[in-house]
Amino acid sequence: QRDKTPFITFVLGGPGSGKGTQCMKIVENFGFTHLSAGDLLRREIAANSADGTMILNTIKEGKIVPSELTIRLIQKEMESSDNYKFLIDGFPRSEENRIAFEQIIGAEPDIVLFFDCPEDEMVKRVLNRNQGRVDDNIDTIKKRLKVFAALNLPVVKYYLEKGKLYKINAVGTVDEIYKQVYPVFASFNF
Ligand code: UP5
Ligand code: MG
Repeated sequence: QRDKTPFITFVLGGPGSGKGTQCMKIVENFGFTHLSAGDLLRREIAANSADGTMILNTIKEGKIVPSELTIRLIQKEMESSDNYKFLIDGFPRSEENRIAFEQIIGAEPDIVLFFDCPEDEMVKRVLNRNQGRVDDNIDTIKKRLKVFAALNLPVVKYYLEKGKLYKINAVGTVDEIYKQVYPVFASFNF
């Protein structure tokens, strides 16, 4: 498996748009390895790594961690995996992230999923989550939404213009949304 050319999917969408929830279902059905950039960064905080404090402060402000750091974490996971199918969830969050990934990894995504969700719905979901995330408070959510609109939407536009974007209407039940996601992957012969 690991000799195969990687199949890379970027999973984009605002805070609480349902990226992680839908990724779990894609993993079950299509055998992908799920790499949530946010989860990898939170793992560094929990492990008290050298960059932990900086990452924590960045996440509390809803800002973006330096590209090289996030990409190093993603690269480590990809290289140590036996799989060749990857869901990279919540990355790239900016054009700078995107270009750095292309340069360091030397690859582009095969496809990009974009979970399109209205802001009020995203706010509701994040505030209901209750998993103790330091960024799940109204002040930080507002900052995350601003950063998303200013820096992440240009990345979405870039992949739309490249013909790689699959836009998913992220309003509805988890199953209703997955009904749009499933055919995207079912159309590939991995
Ligand atoms: N839920 C899910 N689907 C639902 C549905 N259809 N109907 C009703 N409820 C639904 O879902 C969020 C909540 O909604 C959950 O409680 C779920 O049960 C419910 P989830 O699937 O977790 O949504 P997701 O899009 O994954 O939301 P998340 O909050 O994880 O998105 P963010 O992009 O904000 O968070 P992430 O972890 O990716 O990043 C956090 C921070 O890390 C960033 O703000 C940034 O500071 C930093 N970061 C970087 O600096 N660089 C990176 O590359 C990545 C992150
Ligand atoms: Mg998530």
